[in-house]
Amino acid sequence: MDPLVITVAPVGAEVTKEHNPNVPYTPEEIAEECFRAWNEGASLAHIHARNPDGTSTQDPDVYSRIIELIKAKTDMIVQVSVGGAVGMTIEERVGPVSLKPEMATLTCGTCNFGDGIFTNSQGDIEFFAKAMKDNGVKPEFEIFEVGMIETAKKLALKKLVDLPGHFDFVIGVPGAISGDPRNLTHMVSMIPAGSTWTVAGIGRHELSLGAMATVLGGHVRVGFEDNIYYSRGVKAKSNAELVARMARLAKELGRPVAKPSEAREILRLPRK
Ligand code: KMH
Ligand code: ZN
Repeated sequence: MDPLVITVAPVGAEVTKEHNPNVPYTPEEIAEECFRAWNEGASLAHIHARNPDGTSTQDPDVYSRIIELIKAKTDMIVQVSVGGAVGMTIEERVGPVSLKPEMATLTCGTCNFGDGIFTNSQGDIEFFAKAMKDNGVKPEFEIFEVGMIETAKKLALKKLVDLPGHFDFVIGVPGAISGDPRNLTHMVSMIPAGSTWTVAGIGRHELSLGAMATVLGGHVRVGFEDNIYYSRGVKAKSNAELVARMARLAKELGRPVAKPSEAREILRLPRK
């Protein structure tokens, strides 16, 4: 089995300091969280950007500063969010792809997202896929519902993406697929042979589905974007604390944790 690639998602677009005071907002805070997470075994950073007041932004200048700070202190793979926040335009969302990061997220369909609707029409998805292709950015297919896997396959038929690819199963978002473990095994069974996959379990599902992915040969995402708790009723002190637990668990289960150079090989990214 390949070493475990741990992704840290330190901030997301929705969670605030009111939810957990340790949520980072500024580029300096976000990069510091990534640095600490890297020290504990995270090899990939899934990045969202914030304005100083904590609201979500897709401004390439803010992303550029975050990436610069992460690269100054780590060799992590940086993956920008193209999901942004519910309600953003596609032109806003695609902004950070122009920075030519190593990876970006490509959500393959529309779903309810709490009280909102996370809209990704076929036209929107093709627009994002083309932008990634034009900028040499590897997509991570964000899969919130099982049918989204079929859309990724359709994109490959249209030569907008390459398959096998890398999939991230986001499981447990209210309004989308639930955290039942059977959903993870079904999704894994539906992706093209030779693809790699990560699970991002939301809330309490982060730990249980992460453990499952570690055993099944997948990879894991943890962090405040998906979960602000360390355990029931106990808020996590940092993203690093969540990464450290996952790394510890992997070691106990006999699965080594990937360094960024190994993660690049596993995810078939160009060497740095
Ligand atoms: N904030 C969510 C609506 C992504 O990063 O690509 C979408 C999201 C997915 O977070
Ligand atoms: Zn995200």
